[in-house]
Amino acid sequence: MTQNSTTLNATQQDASLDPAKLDPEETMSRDELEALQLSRLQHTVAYAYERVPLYKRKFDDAGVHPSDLHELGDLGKFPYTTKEDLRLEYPFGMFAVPQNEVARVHASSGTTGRPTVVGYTKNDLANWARLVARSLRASGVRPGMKVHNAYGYGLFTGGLGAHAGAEALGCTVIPMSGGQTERQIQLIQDFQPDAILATPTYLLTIADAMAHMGIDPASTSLKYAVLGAEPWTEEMRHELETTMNIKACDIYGLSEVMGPGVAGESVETQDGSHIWEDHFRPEIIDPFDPERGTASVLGDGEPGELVFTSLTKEALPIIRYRTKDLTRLLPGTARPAHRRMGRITGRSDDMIILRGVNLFPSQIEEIALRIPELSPHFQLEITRPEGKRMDTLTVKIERREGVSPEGGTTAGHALREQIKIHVGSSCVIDVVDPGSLERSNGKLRRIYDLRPKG
Ligand code: DLL
Repeated sequence: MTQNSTTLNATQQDASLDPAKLDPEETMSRDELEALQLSRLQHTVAYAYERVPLYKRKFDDAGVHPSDLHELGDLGKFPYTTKEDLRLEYPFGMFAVPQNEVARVHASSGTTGRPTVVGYTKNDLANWARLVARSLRASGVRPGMKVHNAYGYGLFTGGLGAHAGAEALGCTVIPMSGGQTERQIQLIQDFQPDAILATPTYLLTIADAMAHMGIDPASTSLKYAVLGAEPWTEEMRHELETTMNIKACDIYGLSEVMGPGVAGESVETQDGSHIWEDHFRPEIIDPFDPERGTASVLGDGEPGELVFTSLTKEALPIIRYRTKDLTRLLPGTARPAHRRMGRITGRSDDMIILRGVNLFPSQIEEIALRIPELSPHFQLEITRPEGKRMDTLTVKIERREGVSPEGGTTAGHALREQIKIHVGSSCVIDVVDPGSLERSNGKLRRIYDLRPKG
């Protein structure tokens, strides 16, 4: 008979807190880390310039040369890379190695036009797995645990990226992928996993479906969840942790920079994801005035757009990639040398501008979840009523199970009021029946822009 999982976890939890068990880069001093960053950055910038025509062209146009990079701050002199660059070079124009050295490609579906394609050498895949393993371990997952992976497998980096990381950590991986929620629940019941990897809204779908099947979501074997791929709030963390009796941590990443595991959160502190700065150099820039060279780079703590430069990637080195994710850099805590990122408030392209006021879906999530009668299931519709010049925002939100329609209406008034106070916008609230809005299967679409095009 093998040890039961509870005994195993307790022993391994202690072992894993031992700094000797962490990657040496996790426990470096900030000075050591910055020295490593500088040498890797100098290498990457020269490597990209020599091997990728787009970088040579862009650097030449901007009048900068890799030899101009003497200190980390010099990075601000180099031009940005955008999703548009990747699209124009579709499919493989930004690869820095010959095709026979590319071990795998992934692609993002892309809501408009061509997808963006990314590639990995064998070394890139090994580094990626190591960083996902590092992130999972920070979030409480331990070697020997059973891990249910509900990120979608395929071209999306979530499924295979999380899979390889969990394997590298020494876990037993259950490669479930997204969807087929009842089957997921069946396997959670039968296989008794310790941890689940999913988007926060998909975990919510699972919890909801469990309740409908008469299973108490707090009664499963799950103890840890590592959630990412979409913005989520502290209120959502609380919701998931209490309904499922788990510890939920954040994992961040994007395909252009690597995939999941660019940053990961520590279960001991639960205070935002640590960016793994031995592999990525982050900057925060002013998204509204990005072209002022080093002057548009903002200081730690200031909110702006997150920009990444890869430090070790071979197949697709990426220089100053504009993520469109809005957040800020915070000092390291559980891994002192690695700065944390604040929660992503939203993507600059998901920002709703309503009569001059900027609004993100995460703000609605935060406010709605503080009203006990309202559920986390909501969507936002933007319309322009005929003959009007002003847009209308309608928040469709489900009342919780057991709340009467009248109770829902009262809660809807409270939501309207709170949005007005905290965001400064007037909107229409439509409180709908439990179970009537579409459920997430992965990344949930929150915004429906129903305004006439053109
Ligand atoms: O979503 C990679 C990933 C997979 C991360 C699984 C975490 C877990 P993309 O499909 O390229 O890659 O989408 C990247 O998703 O720019 C953010 O806008 C958003 N995003 C990813 N993680 C988080 C997070 C994957 N933890 C885009 N919080 C990013 C908020 C996130 N937003």
